[in-house]
Amino acid sequence: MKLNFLDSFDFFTGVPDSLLNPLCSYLYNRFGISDRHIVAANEGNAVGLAAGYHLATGKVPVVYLQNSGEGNIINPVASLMNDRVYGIPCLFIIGWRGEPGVHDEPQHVYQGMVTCQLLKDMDIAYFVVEKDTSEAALAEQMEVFRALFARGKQAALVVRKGALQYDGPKLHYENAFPLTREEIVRRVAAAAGEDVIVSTTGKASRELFEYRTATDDTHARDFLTVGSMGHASSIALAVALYQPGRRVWCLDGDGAALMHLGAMPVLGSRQPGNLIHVLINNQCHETVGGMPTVANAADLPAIARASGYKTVLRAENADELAAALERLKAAPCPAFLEVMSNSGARADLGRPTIPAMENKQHFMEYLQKNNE
Ligand SMILES: Cc1ncc(C[n+]2csc(CCOP(=O)(O)OP(=O)(O)O)c2C)c(N)n1
Repeated sequence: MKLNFLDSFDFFTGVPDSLLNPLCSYLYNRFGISDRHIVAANEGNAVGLAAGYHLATGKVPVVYLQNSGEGNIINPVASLMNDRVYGIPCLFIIGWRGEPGVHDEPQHVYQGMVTCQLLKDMDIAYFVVEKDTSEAALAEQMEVFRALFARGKQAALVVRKGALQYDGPKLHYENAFPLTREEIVRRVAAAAGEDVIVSTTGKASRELFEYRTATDDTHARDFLTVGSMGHASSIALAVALYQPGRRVWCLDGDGAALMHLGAMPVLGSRQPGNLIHVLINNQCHETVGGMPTVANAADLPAIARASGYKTVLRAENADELAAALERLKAAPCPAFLEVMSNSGARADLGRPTIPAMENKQHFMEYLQKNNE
């Protein structure tokens, strides 16, 4: 389905998704990153921006998200946008990962099952878009939606895999940092030795998994946070607090860390003396197509410092990374290391072959065994 029906909307905000890549390219070409297209920290943040846009202009905003982000919109939709509160119209465009009957990764299976039910529960009318949805059918549906918007209601297009089509140039973002994320993951994992690692959502976890396989190592020391984007550092914090005898590393991404940035002062407030938070900053959501984050406009080490981390380091290349990892061996914790990365990734990167449930079991057994 072509995207020209969106030409009449002029404010977009959201968090990218691979199923929405054609939409992301359309937005990047039409607006770049600007006041008319804001890449939000999380989907709830996007709802707030959308509400403000409507208050200021009276017009209907568009919020795009992967269905994983439905949870993040529930509070501001129910308690702000809903027509029993302020009645703020909004068009949601939702990538439907884990649609029943379509094979997908474990983190998407349940979310995929409840995607439409959650919309019903939230009183958001929805229409499922597929590859062969005709322009006429969509136009008719948009008329129905416009009537709902006029009554202060919200509506959603739920987008099936492969349904969107955009013929313009593909979204492309790159930066000039020499290290790839995969190289950083490998070097950090090597430096962590026998310590445990909690890794973030997306390709960083996949690269860590492949590194363990390639080095014939166990996967049991790694907890792969395949879903729940932005929560890896909180998981790592509680593991560190309740496993005080071991060192815990968190491998984070800039998009993920920004998504729930409040986790950093929470972490700092507990002062875990055994936690190292490594943030791989490629300044974009590389895993889902490379839409830039706001990481290039934020001083993440300064945020770490202000959040109470005792050691704060930054590395831009292999030598600086080696020196930082050496320093971290004896540095006071909690420690924070920002490593700048380019936006490259291997085209043939695999996915974890161990089921999520087994990953959890092996990780917990590992923690228990070494406590005895
Ligand atoms: C709540 C939520 N919203 C969106 C997604 C889709 N998603 C998966 S990975 C990812 C990008 C992560 O970006 P970053 O942390 O910077 O890591 P990178 O992919 O650049 O290594 C996104 C947006 C998700 N999994 N969960």
